[in-house]
Amino acid sequence: MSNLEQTLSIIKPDAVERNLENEIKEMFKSNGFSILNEKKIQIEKSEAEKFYKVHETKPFYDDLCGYLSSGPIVVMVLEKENAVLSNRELMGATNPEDAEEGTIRKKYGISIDKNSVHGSDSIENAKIEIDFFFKD
Ligand code: IDP
Ligand code: MG
Repeated sequence: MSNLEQTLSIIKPDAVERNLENEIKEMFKSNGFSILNEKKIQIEKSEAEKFYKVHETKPFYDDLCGYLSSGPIVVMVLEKENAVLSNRELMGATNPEDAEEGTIRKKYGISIDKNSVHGSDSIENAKIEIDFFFKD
């Protein structure tokens, strides 16, 4: 049975800064994802605070929002069968030190905060996050 889903991916400032945009997109494509929509933008800290609102009580929230708004990012809508889970698997663990071989974060992540990519964690949040960046 087909279960085509969409998820939101972000190539974070540390990866854009190191010119990894095309390599990371190739990893998505070679793993069966279609990039339906994409844009390179820089967001305001206030927008990052909205995007990461779920983390507002965490001690790292302020740094996280400062970081996501610190430089250009690439936001993408990815489509694939079971895209949400499949993207989480391809990204690897939040801390690159814990990420499996072959994952994006293992390959490119520098640290838990500079971990190169964001991916939606549920179908519901994928819809919210896609709307956040692409609803006009
Ligand atoms: P995820 O990106 O793997 O979904 P989340 O728990 O949703 O991880 O956290 C969002 C982002 O916040 C992470 O990607 C990471 O950059 C940052 N973060 C998470 N936990 C920590 C921490 O303990 N210290 C610093 N930054 C963190
Ligand atoms: Mg998350």
